[in-house]
Amino acid sequence: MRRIKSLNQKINTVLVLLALGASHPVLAQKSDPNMGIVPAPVSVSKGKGAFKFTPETIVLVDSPNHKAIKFFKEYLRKAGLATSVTDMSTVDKKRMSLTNTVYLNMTFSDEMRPEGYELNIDGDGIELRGHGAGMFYGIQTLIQLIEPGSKGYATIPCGKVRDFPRFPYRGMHLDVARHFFDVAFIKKYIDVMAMYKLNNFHWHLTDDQGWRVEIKKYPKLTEVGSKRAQTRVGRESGPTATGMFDNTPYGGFYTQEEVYEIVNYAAARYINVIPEIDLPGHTMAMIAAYPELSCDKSKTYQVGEKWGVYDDFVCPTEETFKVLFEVLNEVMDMFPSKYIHIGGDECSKVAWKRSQVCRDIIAEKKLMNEEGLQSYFVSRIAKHVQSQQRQVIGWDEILEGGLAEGAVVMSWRGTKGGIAAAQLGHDVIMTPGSGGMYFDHVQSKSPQEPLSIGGFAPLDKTYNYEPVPSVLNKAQQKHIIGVQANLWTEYIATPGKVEYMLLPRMLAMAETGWTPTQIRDYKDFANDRLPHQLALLDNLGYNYRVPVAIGAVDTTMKGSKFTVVLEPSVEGAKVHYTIDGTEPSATDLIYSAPLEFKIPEGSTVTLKTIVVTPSGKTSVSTTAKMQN
Ligand code: TNX
Repeated sequence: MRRIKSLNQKINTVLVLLALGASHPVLAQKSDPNMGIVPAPVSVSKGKGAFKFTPETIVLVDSPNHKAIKFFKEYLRKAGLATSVTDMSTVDKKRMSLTNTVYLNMTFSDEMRPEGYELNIDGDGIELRGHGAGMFYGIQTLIQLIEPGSKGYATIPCGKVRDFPRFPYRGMHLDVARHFFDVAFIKKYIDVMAMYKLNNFHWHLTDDQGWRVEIKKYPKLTEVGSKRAQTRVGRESGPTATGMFDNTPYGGFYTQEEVYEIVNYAAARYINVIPEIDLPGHTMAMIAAYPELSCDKSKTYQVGEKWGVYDDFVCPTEETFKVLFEVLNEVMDMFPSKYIHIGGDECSKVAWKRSQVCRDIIAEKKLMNEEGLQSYFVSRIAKHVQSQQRQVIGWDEILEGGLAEGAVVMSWRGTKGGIAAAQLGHDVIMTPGSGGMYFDHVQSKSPQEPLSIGGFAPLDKTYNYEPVPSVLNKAQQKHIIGVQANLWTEYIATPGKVEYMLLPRMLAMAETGWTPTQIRDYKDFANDRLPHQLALLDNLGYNYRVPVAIGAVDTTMKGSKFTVVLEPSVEGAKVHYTIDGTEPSATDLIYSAPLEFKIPEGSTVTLKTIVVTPSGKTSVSTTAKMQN
């Protein structure tokens, strides 16, 4: 009797409850209102059945030479679907039947929101309407819905999608200064941005540790500034810092020709490329190449080998301004972007405080102090950029000592800077480290995560970030033009690790930038749509962080009876587990049905799980201790 009572009392439902949101894969698909699409569209109505794409399917277009259509043609070619695309103007409209047709319509007259599209799929055919970027985004949605069959065949589930973005600016940043990534990889990065409807690539091209863009008038910027003698090994600071260097020369830069190639490649995918020339701090590489631009010309400077903030950087003299204006002119020639990023972050002011030249400038220009000098510096640079009909973007430090007119602020040190700038009537891009927008931050607390700068930005934190601060009034809120995530690469030396840190968090950020707040739902995103997207990314050859199994927990639970319901976090992947406390691997037991545990009194069963994808990617392990 006593036994039974204690059993009843101790039946533990924690895991079962946790697993309730994670139903069986097939059910999950059915319960997802968004047809699996990421970012979730504004409105979706799911239909019955599917359109069958066959070798006889006619792809009809009214603007055959438009770049969005060219992109789709290239997709079809690679996917082995539809050998030809028919130009609308060549068909007899009276005799035309719209069965078994995919019609990409850019010449309709309906009103549509900027970058918006409408996609209608039924058993007879597909019609996609949209102008320019809208057509391109509709194509991205359509591609996500295509389930490939045997060669020449595919199915596309029926439904109607009406869609447009929440914010005009949806950005992804990449630091190529701390570590360099080649043109092929930059294109791959742009490809995955385009899949998820991001439209601005913020290219962090210069920093203390490397100058990565060819400037013809100042060749030493790359001859000297793109190379460092060695690189820090392990962490820069903290208890695990090694204090060591790798003793290996490192370098790399993009020629102007390569820059044009990237800019055009991105433009074909409706992505604007914003170059960042980080000024006045983070310029060790520049003064290593041209010491005459520093405040102490008697010193020799080296391209940075360690991470962090340096004492030395450019001196705000007329000579420096002349060089910087010419550098920026070449940059503006290469990049058609209306936005030019001029940095402004983490200027230590140490070199300026030591410098008589700076004291003289402060006196001459009647500035308050070194902060005033930074503000003076930024506004001179901003004026120059604006004189060429461009807008400047700067990190939120550009607010200090007065914001240059017309400057756009990137709020990275939390949201304070963004709020202040919006209140002053400036446009703002939200990218706060505290909001999960720093993709160099670690994705879980597991010791199995790779070396990183620290911080903590798990997927749900990134997903749940709300970019529009409620303290702003309606008019001020309009100045929040979008969101961006930043990927700094001090601790990220390889493309595989860039992808690991980028994915899947970039998909969460893309949804924040695109999807109306009322529709955003982390569970639907992570449990019902992400597994399919990750399988797609796997097929395309991307690395990503495999989320732990849906329903798996890291905790200790008391009870005598447990039912554990799990689901792989990636479509087609398997959950492997152990119950003896050892680390699971791909040769351990495979989860196939709910696990029932009866825990004898006085004992503990340790359930450890991992997810392994068909391509061999593995999640970190989870550990659930069940104690009675
Ligand atoms: C701060 S964010 C920096 C970068 C570092 C980053 C590391 C910003 C504008 N400056 O120089 O790489 O932190 O998370």
